[in-house]
Amino acid sequence: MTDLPPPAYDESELFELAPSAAEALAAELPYSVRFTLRGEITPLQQAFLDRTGYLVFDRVASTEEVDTILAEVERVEAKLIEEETRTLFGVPIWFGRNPDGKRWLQRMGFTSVLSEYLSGFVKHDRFEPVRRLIGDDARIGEREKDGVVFNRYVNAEGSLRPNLAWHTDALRDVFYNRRMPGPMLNVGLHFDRITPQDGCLIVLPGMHTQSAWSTLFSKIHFVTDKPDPNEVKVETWPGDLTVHDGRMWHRVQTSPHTGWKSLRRSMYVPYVVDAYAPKDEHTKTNLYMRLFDWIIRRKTRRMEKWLLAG
Ligand SMILES: O=C(O)CCC(=O)C(=O)O
Ligand SMILES: [Fe+2]
Repeated sequence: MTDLPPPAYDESELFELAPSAAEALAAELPYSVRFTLRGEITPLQQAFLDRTGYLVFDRVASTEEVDTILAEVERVEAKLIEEETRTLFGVPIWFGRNPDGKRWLQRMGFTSVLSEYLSGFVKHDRFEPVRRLIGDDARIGEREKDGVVFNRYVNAEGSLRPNLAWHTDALRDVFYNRRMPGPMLNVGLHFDRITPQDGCLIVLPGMHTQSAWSTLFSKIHFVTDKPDPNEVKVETWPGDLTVHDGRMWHRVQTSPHTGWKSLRRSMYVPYVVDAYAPKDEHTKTNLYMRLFDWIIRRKTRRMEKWLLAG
């Protein structure tokens, strides 16, 4: 049984708020505020996003949708294992071991290309205001960048990914586009009940407007893992949707639990405004991905050795 979240912030009287009033109110809201996704992004939601660099929307996917997506990912995982697929459209697929010692998908790109259900889900009308938030001409890049990315984290012996150290998502775009990105929003769906004490998503509010230098160098991407005095832990319930500015530093902390109790799953949907650049089975793995794939695989080999010895 998952507990229920506190009610989302009541905006029923606030839809016509002037930007200055919205800005003032956003400054008073707690970082833990949860919003309702409606047909339009409200002035208060826009002001909170502008101020902090992120938004949490209360359970945008139903329990049934959450369960169906998770089952689809298991189906895709079984197919990838059976066919020994190691990359999809040039993006490496990372497998570790689950707490039962079985080969287990930990990160894959282009998930929706292998699932008709998922492909339909990410294009559902309810996400239209999120798309417009990114840009009137934004599109869902199911075959661009890394496509729809599915992540699984677990704190267990064979896990490749109990956590994800501090990073900005801007770095990847620097590699992809060879320039600093402008405002970039990452849209994530969350599948587990994660309290601030668990292995949750952690952000540095307000850091989306930092200088390019600070974006790239104020911490070491994917290495620095120390808590930051200004960090905010994002609490989620299954079906929650988060939007975060990819220029902001963020991380996923290791769960204090081990085994299945430490499980966390997230899915990121790419909204793209750049020139259309689809990938396919002929796309080569780029330098950024080769580097991280190398690090991850080195970790895997060590793990496999350790498991064989143990
Ligand atoms: O799992 C998450 O919520 C965050 C993932 C993330 O930041 C990333 O893949 O860049
Ligand atoms: Fe990220």
